[in-house]
Amino acid sequence: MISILNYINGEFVKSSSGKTLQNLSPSDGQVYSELPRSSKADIDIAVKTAQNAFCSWSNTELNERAKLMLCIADLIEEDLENLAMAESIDNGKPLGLAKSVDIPRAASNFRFFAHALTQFNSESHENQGLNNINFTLRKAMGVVGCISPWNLPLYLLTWKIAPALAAGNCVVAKPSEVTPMTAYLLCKICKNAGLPKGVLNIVHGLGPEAGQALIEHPKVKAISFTGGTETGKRIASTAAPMFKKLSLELGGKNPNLIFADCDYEKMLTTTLRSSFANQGQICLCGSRVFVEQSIYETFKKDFVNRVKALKVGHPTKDNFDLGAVVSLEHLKKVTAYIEEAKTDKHMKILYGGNRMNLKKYPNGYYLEPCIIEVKNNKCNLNQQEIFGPVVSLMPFETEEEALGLANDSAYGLSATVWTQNLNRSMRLSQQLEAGIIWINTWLNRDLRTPFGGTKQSGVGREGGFEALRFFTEPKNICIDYN
Ligand code: TXE
Repeated sequence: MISILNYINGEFVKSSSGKTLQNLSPSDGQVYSELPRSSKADIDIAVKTAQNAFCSWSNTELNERAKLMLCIADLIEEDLENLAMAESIDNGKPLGLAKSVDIPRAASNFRFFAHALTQFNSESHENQGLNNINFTLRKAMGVVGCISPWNLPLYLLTWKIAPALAAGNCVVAKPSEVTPMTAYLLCKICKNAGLPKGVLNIVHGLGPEAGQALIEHPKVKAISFTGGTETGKRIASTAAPMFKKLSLELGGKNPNLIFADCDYEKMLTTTLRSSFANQGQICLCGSRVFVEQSIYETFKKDFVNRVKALKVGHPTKDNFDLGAVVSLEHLKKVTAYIEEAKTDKHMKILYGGNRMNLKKYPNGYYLEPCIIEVKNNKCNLNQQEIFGPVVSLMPFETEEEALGLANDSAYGLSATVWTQNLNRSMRLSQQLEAGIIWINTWLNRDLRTPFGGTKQSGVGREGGFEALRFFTEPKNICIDYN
């Protein structure tokens, strides 16, 4: 049994109460590690530690800060095999995906913000004739809180802590209790890289306990959160009256609009990925697939055949396309939507949706990828975030109808459009209600670009200088030199 520990003030420690939680591997449903069940007391110690480290860290010369972050990036890359295996066991994602996406991206997050911090600048405004000048400092805020989810554990944790540290803040982070392993391994890397004590603290535990204590702590100046929309609401209701800066990256119900004039083969291959990558557990997955009527039947047949050929299996073995979904609780949530579709005469399951009992791993959380044809965009299946290997299919006649269907959602994270018509792609890009639009591509990420959603998909943007602006406080200074 592996014992995961908190990382506070550069030391690995148990929770102050000694309480623990069990950590299961979705691949076989077995407990394989335990983690601290931390409480307010642990958060208090971590915040105090971070406060103590702040003065020195925020005054560390930029190049020195960047050097340390580049060293962390290098060490993540050196440890790629080990980290990828840990992520795959902990989360259920195929090992190949962890090796090619999750872990390299965690290294890129540190490397990107190591470079970005040396390029970040602020404005000055000179009033010629009046002889005064304004210039704006961007000051590190102090102690900031980062709360991350289970779907891309190390990828999303580092996407938050790298810019927070780059901007000169000290961090208290609470990773998801469902996937704590790589956060623990990252602490070892940070220690080996020589990151000063107290600059990064990772406290494990439950959301309503350790997470809530972090949100409520009066000395925590900003909260960066990625997770479910309901949790986001709760966090906002606590943090807003305390006037904390908030970045909320929440759920999505992203439309994938497919027009008859698209590059069909490229669209089909990418739609397979945008539907089922990471078992559909990516907030950017295109879970509502809308197809122009004239190619609807062809697409339906081809898509079903391609999905049938996907292989589901133990995430660390062979090269499976899908692994296990993250937890039994989540499996139940996802299958409840599939059950609903079975009894609704307006929906038809075209393929999949059955729980799979793999011979050697009967207790693993394996689910066939599922395609459901729907007649109406108003159904739960099309309005609620399922966050699993389930997509819906629906035809449309006109561009106007497609746009209406796409925007008929409480969410507004991303949208994908497949068309060769430049004018149409521009028209739709302007009108789709989403923070991220992909034309003829999906999950094409440039870390300099603003990342985030509108409507119930959140507030604020991560990425590039947006993240460095979020993690700093502007202070304007006006000098009169008359
Ligand atoms: O996420 P939670 P859950 C969606 C997806 C999923 C649903 C619920 O639809 O089915 O959310 O997933 C911490 N104060 N997404 O329940 O609870 C928690 O410990 C402070 C979308 O796993 O939002 C974890 O670290 N923190 C998504 C983090 O919040 C709290 C990714 C996320 O957990 C807290 C994951 C509280 N009161 C789920 N309660 C995406 N957008 O990528 C929980 N947490």
